[in-house]
Amino acid sequence: MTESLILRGSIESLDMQHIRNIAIIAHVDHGKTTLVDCLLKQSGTFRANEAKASEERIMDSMDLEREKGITIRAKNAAFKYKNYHINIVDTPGHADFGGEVERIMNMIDGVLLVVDAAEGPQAQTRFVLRKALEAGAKPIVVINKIDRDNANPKKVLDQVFDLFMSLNATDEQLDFPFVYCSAKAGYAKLDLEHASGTMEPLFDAIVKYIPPPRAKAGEGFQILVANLDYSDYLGRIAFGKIVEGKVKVGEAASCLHGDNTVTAGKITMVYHFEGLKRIEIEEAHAGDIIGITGFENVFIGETISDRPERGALPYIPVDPPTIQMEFAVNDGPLSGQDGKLVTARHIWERLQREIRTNVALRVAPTSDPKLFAVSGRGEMQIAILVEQMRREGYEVLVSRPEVLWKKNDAGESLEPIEKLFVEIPQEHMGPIMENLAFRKAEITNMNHHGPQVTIEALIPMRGLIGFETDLVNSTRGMGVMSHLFHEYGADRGEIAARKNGSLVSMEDGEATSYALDYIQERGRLMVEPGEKVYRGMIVGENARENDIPVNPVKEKKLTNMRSQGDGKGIQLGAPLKLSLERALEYIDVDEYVEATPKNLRLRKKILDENQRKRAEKTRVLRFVQ
Ligand SMILES: Nc1nc2c(ncn2[C@@H]2O[C@H](COP(=O)(O)OP(=O)(O)OP(=O)(O)O)[C@@H](O)[C@H]2O)c(=O)[nH]1
Ligand SMILES: [Mg+2]
Repeated sequence: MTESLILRGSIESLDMQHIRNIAIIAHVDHGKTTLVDCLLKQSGTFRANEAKASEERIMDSMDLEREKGITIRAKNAAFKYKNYHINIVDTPGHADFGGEVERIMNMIDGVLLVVDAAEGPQAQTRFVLRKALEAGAKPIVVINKIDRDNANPKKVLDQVFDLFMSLNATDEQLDFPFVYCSAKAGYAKLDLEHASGTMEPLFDAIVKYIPPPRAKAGEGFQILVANLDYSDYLGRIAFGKIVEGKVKVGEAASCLHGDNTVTAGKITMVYHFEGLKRIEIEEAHAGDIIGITGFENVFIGETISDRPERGALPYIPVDPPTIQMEFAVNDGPLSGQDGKLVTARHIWERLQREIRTNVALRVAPTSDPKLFAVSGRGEMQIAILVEQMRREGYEVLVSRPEVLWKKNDAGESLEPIEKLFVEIPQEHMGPIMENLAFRKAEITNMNHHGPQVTIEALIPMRGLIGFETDLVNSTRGMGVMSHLFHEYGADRGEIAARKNGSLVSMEDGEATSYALDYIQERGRLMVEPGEKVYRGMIVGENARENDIPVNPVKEKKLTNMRSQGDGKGIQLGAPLKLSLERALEYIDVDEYVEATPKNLRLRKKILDENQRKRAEKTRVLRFVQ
């Protein structure tokens, strides 16, 4: 985090009745970040803080968030409305980052549940609403994107009501306030027939319906740490709500750790949020969300207070990971050519740093010192970490995601089963149903509406890996899906990982067009002429099921004049270049993705062909720790 974001300010003491702490939650792309932007802009926060009011999705400040157009980490901001100080947390909507939503439930008292007026509630709408209701947060339903042509806000409101019902909401929760809005156009209204040019109705709803913080004024203090940040300049900053009392800079304090040990220390700085900025303040009061420094070894979920006798505050734990991947040291012949950080120690330290703030991720050493187990909620979550590491100069080998199994009391192995929702144009139904059957999905519901069909299925998480690629390909991008953890269920049996084997290089060198021309008769190429290849690297996809060794570096013998100028007259198909995420789902259990700052290569785990033949492909189950 940049130091420039921290300003010095003098804040008039905030009384709790004038604080509101809310989170924006929704399914992916329903407009959370756009809404937070709009609220910050219309509250005048940007003018005050001289930020760029013209920019879009300002809260998505990480490079990868901007590039992918999605939110990855939950982020705090705050704005003033009338004489209220409103702390607002933007959250990610993608299921893989659900841990971010869970952890911030510890600092808020209300949520804006955003639902797309055309799409209606989706899988992650259900997940985030359940988390909010469990945390006792007061919801305001925001039906967003009412400007869309195919918007049907009334129908969507009914669907949201049904969703509350199915989550066993209390009568009080069922009586939720709702607001229609267009975050993009910048207006909100309580009644669709009304004209409105501003967000005023939503601002009013927030101060009217969201209760003041669940916190207690008094002497001393207690803070529940819900987020961490690190600055080279300030050290570790812990963020959370002051659950009781008031905090002053310079005060003695202690941190009660998860293992019940206590670190004594001192509060060295206190910040609170104004707009996107962190303002340094001298004193903060019960109910506010603040950042404090002074404790280098504090973790998310721990309590900082004036004295340890106050005990630990209850912390809502995050759901455990469901998938695992191996991270290994790049031991291939091209290792270290574009990355600077390649050793086991580099990788281990980077992973340790990651889990300090990424609460839904777990890392563990294995019996092999060059291999680490990284577990998370989905392949995208782990792919984002690999992508960040590449940009920081790391090289790493990453395996295919494997799901984490559990044993029941009877000792039987159970696997994670997901509830899958698919919506496709009817003409694509045949191939999709076939694909789902292949992945051991059990169809639980199907609905035809006009030219569209929605399919609900229970599918083993194992079977879901790679399904999105197939869905996009076979519906030419018209299919959408979402999924949600359902239960640990009985073993659904063998699922073939991939229908095609690999074309594996048997030589080191540079690929030639002459050699690739022969190889492409066997399947689909993944490399271009001139690309560096090595023994054991995957240079193409076999049209058949088995792996076959090929020689991509062979040169044509210069037997006659016509052969000079290698490549003339050869027509090579465009190579299949997979994104990191697609590559991770694509590879088989005995293969790795080699991720370096400049290259993504696919390879066999065991590079030597003879050794590889000896090591048999076997199905090994991994279990939740
Ligand atoms: N038409 C219309 N489009 C909107 C509206 N609000 C957001 N969008 C668009 O919807 C897309 C997704 O918006 P985001 O704000 O990034 O959605 P999000 O919920 O933050 O997405 P994640 O953080 O990835 O879950 C963007 O292209 C927005 O411009 C709206 O009110 N009307
Ligand atoms: Mg977002």
